[in-house]
Amino acid sequence: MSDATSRPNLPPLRLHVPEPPARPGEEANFDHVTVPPAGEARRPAADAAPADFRDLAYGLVRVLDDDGRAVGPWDPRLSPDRLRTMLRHMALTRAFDERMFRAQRQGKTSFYMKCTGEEAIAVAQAHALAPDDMCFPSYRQQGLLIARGCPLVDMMNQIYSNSGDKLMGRQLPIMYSEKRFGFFSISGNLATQVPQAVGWAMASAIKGDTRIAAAWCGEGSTAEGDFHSACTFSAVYQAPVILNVVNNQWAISSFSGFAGGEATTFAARAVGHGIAGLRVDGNDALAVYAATEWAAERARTNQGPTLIEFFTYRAEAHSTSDDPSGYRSANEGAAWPLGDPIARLKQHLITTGEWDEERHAAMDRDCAEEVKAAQKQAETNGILGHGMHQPFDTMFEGVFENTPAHLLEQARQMRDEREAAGI
Ligand SMILES: Cc1ncc(C[n+]2csc(CCOP(=O)(O)OP(=O)(O)O)c2C)c(N)n1
Ligand SMILES: [Mg+2]
Repeated sequence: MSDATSRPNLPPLRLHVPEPPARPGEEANFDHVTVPPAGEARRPAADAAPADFRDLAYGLVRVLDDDGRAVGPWDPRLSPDRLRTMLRHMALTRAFDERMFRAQRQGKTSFYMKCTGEEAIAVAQAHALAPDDMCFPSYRQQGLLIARGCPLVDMMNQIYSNSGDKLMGRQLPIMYSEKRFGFFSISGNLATQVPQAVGWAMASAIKGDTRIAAAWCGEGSTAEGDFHSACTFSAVYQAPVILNVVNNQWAISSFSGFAGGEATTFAARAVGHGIAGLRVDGNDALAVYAATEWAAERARTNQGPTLIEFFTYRAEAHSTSDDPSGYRSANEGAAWPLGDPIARLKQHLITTGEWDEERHAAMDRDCAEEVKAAQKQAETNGILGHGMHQPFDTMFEGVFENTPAHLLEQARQMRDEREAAGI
């Protein structure tokens, strides 16, 4: 029996529990999603006040139309060489993912996460940012490292936690840390990188530096308190930062409705904070580039932060530990209206006479070869299951400047026990 107060003239209170439009066994469609024509969104001046373009937080900035033509005021007018390099970096990211996914299935590493369908975001953003701008990524922006020229072997050594792993096996596979490439250590604790990026950007301004920061988190992660306090700090101090929300519509098995996606857009989080907000077609490399270039210009000229929602679709499983057939409709990916980012950039280059099928096939073969050669080299440093790749003692190092007494004691105990066991 409930002890609720009885007021027979009022309906009982109830909660709304979001439910995705389609579950396994049901036909998915995207009728609930509005896709405005490419070229329609206006492009405000980079120094415009956020209140003057609130509508852009509810629309969708798109440059590539259905025929692969670049249209409208957001066309970044990039050179064909730049576009071909972006295409290659996206293809290389996909080839890398494919190979490392297979390595996990072969038992060579314990874990892997692909970014299939989301390659345009990290890659085009890396091209639009300055090489020394500081990135605070989530685990799905491997394209940043690839576009910034991080050796694939170094990434693979980390994935294999082998003797070549600079992080000495202390991070989960794919949680890279690459100071050389302005890539902050990935943390498994969702959204912690967002306030860190804002803090870094504030420090850059306090020091009178010219470098800006950028953070990436998934739409699910925006439900964390960290995301909101980061927005407040960035708005209050007009920090030189770009806050990227990658809305791939799923947070493992939770659809975006559980993070607030039914009520409004994720870009609209900016409106409540008085931050510049943009909602962008995340599968359109030109729109991604243009929005990032615009936001970077704002940050670099002390116009403050920009929050960009990239609308995309997680084309594959969350990670190697996930099976989406248990929670989402099998045809959802095929029904998704914004297509594949690599296919769209390829079509654009072909439409403009700058590319063809033969060159594309050759590029794919090249990327596969490059990844394969890097894998061969990385595996000479060891793979999972082939013994210990780091000396045991190192597990006590690298956290404290002076190792505290209780850890020294534990290290001694470990050595004694291993000696006694004859290991
Ligand atoms: C604070 C915290 N809560 C929960 C998790 C478990 N977890 C890892 S990834 C993930 C989903 C995140 O989804 P989203 O932010 O949309 O990013 P996506 O994986 O889609 O790129 C969850 C719940 C975690 N790592 N940290
Ligand atoms: Mg997500």
